[in-house]
Amino acid sequence: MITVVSPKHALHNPPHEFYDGRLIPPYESPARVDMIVAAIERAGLGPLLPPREFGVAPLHAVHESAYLEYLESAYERWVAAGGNPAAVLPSTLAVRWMSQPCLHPLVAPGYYCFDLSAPIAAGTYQAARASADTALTGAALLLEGQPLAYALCRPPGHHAGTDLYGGYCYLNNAAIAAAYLAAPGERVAILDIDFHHGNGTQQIFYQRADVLFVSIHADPAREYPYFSGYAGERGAGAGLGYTLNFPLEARVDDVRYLAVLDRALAAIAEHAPRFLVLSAGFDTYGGDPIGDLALTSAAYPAIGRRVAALGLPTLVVQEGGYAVEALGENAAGLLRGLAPGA
Ligand code: SP5
Ligand code: ZN
Repeated sequence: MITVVSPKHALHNPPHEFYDGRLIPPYESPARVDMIVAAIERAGLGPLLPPREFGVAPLHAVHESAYLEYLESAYERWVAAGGNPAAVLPSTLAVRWMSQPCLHPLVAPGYYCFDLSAPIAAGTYQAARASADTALTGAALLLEGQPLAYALCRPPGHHAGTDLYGGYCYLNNAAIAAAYLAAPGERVAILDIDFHHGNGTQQIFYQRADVLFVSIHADPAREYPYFSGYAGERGAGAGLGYTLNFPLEARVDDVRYLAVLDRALAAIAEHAPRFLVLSAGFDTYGGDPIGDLALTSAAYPAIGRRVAALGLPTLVVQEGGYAVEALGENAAGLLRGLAPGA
């Protein structure tokens, strides 16, 4: 199995996020990647390669041009206009009937983000580009015939939509990779097993029948992102029936989780995709500081084995997981379960 990872992830290191009225240290930290890399090396799971560079074209297949232009210059323009140089974080949000595109440098962040957990610091855009290249390199490896690749992306991506960022996510790595794999006319399935609903990925493919989006996550009635991820969201237009959400109750254990996973996998098998993109978060772990499920570390190899049984070329894209001490073991466990003969 090949792991793709970029040292540029460390360029993204904002000093805070905003939550429940408090500025707190970010849960989403550079140490997360270091822990996973160390565990992959300890477990002898195969080579680690840097990403290739794909340029902006594959980003435009998923994100709006004005949004990409905003992300590229947001930090410099914010600082030049007198914003806090620590990081971009808006004061006023465009919501419902107040959503005219006012793009003043201190105001545009409130037009393009949907929460206050995704500050843009000096190196955020560069890191986000490297993260997208990491996912694209993994996709290219599948196109070249590799059965399994792990894109160790950071920052994560699944909360980022066509023209919105939030939830620690700026560019939707999994969606960019899935669109790249689907471009030649192939059917693709995305299975999102992060604790949080992949609202951005869902929005990007909501009207498409070629990319099936299946997500297993905490019920949004009680957990972030709250406003998306209900079972009734099933796609629209040509995409009706190609979005499938499995909201979970609190404290779900390994046995219950694997039973739900089997239903999700049956739906994917029915779609008969050429490729699978697995948006993998480990915030489903019982010890996670922001999750409320109860999976043990033993769940992840079991999940990997079940996903591998689909027999599909699989790109694993790293999303969340904030129990930093257990993150390496949990990620390596999933990969061990996925890797044939490992
Ligand atoms: C990629 C990803 O996993 N993004 C998640 C973003 C979650 N942002 C909301 C954080 C909620 C923190 N709740 C703290 C509760 C402590 N008990
Ligand atoms: Zn998450």
